[in-house]
Amino acid sequence: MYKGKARAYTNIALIKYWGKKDEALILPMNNSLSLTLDAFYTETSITFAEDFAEDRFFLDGIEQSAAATKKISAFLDMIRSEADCPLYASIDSRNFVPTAAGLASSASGLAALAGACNEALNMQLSVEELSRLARKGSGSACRSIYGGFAEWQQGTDDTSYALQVASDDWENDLSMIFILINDQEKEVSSRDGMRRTVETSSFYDGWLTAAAKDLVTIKQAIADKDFAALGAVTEANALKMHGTTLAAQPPFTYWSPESLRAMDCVRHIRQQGLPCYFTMDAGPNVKVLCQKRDEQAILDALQANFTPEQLVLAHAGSGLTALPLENDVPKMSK
Ligand code: FM0
Repeated sequence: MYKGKARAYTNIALIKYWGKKDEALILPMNNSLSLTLDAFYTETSITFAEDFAEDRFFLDGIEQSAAATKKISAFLDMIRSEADCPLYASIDSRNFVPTAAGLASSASGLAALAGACNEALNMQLSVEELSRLARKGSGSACRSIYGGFAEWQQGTDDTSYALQVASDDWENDLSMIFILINDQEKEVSSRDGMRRTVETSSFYDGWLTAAAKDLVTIKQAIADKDFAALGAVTEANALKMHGTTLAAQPPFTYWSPESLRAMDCVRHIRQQGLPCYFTMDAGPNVKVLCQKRDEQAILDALQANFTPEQLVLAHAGSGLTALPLENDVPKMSK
């Protein structure tokens, strides 16, 4: 029996990953750049044992469906072959989120799982190798290996992973406020949404050209610690990503009327002189990037429009961490 445990934090892309050039390998069409956050994380322990007859996947103590377990099994199959371990596994994953608002993230989940496997099977992977492995579970997970800013370089199978973006710890001056929007509509998953967009959106070529330029701009903003430049390109990049969905066939959007109200609110606060910028992912929630020194004033302004339960404050988080095991179960020997 081999056991390992790890914690990974979620990350939010400032330059979005939107579209794959290889669906099976999860190779992206464009580089992306993210900030890892402290408010949401996953802790996963995995046990590989001789007497297991199948993989079993428990999330927050509840055994998951055959379909959900199948996805995890496919990921584990790859690891089993890489680590030369034939054993089935039991996975116990816990999401730590401040509210029950559906903020669980595949990024922290798959990064934590990759980390737990690395521990249990004594794979001794470097951060780049861990990032590459996590990528094959969920693209955005490759960025959660690192704290602070990370850039996922599209590469080829062997070279597609994220790297730390040097920032002189500037991320510790930044905050992100989540505005949780309840949406009744059925969501299009990011996986389905990006596929439909790549295949059908007449705006997709424009997205790729713009994302490459935005990446150059944001790296300069980080090097210069220029918050206005960072925020402006973050907001503009998210708008361009969301623009592509409107030109897909059939068209779709992740925006709800409440999302638009939140975006408007952020622009209004900015016009009042408090620097803040929004971004959005494959769902209706709006995330507000600001400087720590302004976070209270911006929270106060947002509270005039949203309930305290809708607002979650986050700061920069750390990278993937191996966790000690509760009892003395051996790792696989090399
Ligand atoms: O995070 O199909 O990683 O860069 O969040 O599992 O590779 O869930 F807004 C969308 C995340 C996409 C932007 O996609 O997809 C970003 C998004 P997978 P993910």
